[in-house]
Amino acid sequence: MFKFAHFADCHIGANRGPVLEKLELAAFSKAMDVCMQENVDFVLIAGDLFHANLPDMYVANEAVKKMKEVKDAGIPIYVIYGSHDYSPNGTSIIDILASTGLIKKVVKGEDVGGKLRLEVFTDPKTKAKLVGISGRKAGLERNYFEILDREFLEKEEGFKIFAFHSAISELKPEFLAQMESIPVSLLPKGFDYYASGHVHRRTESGFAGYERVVFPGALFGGYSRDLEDSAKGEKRGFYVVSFDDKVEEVKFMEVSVCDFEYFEYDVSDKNSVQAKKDLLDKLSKIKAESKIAVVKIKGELSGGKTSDISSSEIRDLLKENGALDVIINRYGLTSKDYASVRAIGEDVPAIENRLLRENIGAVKVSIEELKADKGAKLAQDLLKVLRQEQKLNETKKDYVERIQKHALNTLGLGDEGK
Ligand SMILES: [Mn+2]
Repeated sequence: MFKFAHFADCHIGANRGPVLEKLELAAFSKAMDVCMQENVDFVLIAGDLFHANLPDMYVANEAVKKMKEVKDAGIPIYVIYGSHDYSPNGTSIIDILASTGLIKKVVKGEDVGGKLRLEVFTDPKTKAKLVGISGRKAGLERNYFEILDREFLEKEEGFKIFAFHSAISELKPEFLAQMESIPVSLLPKGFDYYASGHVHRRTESGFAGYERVVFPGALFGGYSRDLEDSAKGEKRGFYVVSFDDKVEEVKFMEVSVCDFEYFEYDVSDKNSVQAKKDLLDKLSKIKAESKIAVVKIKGELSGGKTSDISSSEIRDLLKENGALDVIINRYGLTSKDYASVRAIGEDVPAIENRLLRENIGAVKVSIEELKADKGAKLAQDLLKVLRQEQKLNETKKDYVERIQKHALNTLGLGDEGK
């Protein structure tokens, strides 16, 4: 019987600040220790090993030292890129580590008659066959899935693992409704295990033809929402899969490096002075000692400013009471009195849309196309154009011309359609 470990979304280097940075590394280190104790035959990381393609070098070095221990114990580490550690020109830390032989990328494809043919990598010891598609920014990997030669992979015999870094439409949690995803039907059928990554919440599921689709979730947490989930009880860790010619057991290995305390407070029907007093009073009674405290403040104040509820006061109080660190989520906090612009929303497009809609009334224009929803939509489209970055190998001049042309076309002032 053989065993492999399946990780995803370690996001090393995501957390700033001494406490969380240390915990994030501790989680990785502990998980790697478990792999060695369990004597797994190989480790497979389904993307976002690092939070950035060029992460902080101190943190990267610590993680590399740990991976070296694993490699020296005779356990190979296989990876695919995630959406965070992906680099279009092959200059990610993943490539550097692959060049040293510390890790091995199990993603290789070629164009065969307009289709993407993936190379099947065979682990020398277990003879397990690994195939992968890396994640890319903004769900661009979908293009790869659409041209994937599935039949070629489906015909392959033996114990097969398919690694990828994308959300599956059928499995997407509600809070990720905006996230790009792929329908399960774009995956090749009949693999013994689908080693997934990208969605930071753990799910184990299966479909006809796709028996085991497993997302380990974030190993520690790359975003405050992940830490909020952890504080609400989401377990973090990775999987150890036992197999011979079939999967024998899929076991979740919890990795816990700290305790959390979650506190949610609704300010509705109170003004800012009342809410602040009540909140601080309640927070003084929670047991935050030696824990990461996550405080969520929501609701609409009946009066006063949201800034009256000061994050720094909350942080100071909890730290005085022994909290290791404090994370405050106040996206859902508003006030009846507070008429100035608020940036509320969980992602950039939602915030943009809201800000543009709220403010468009204040702009005096005579042209119908620039008013109300139409105007807000146009402004958002224009922002999208202006946000485009210079392409690799594109000269500055070409870049400027491309953006100008694209922007004018968006405004209906270009050559297009004339
Ligand atoms: Mn991720």
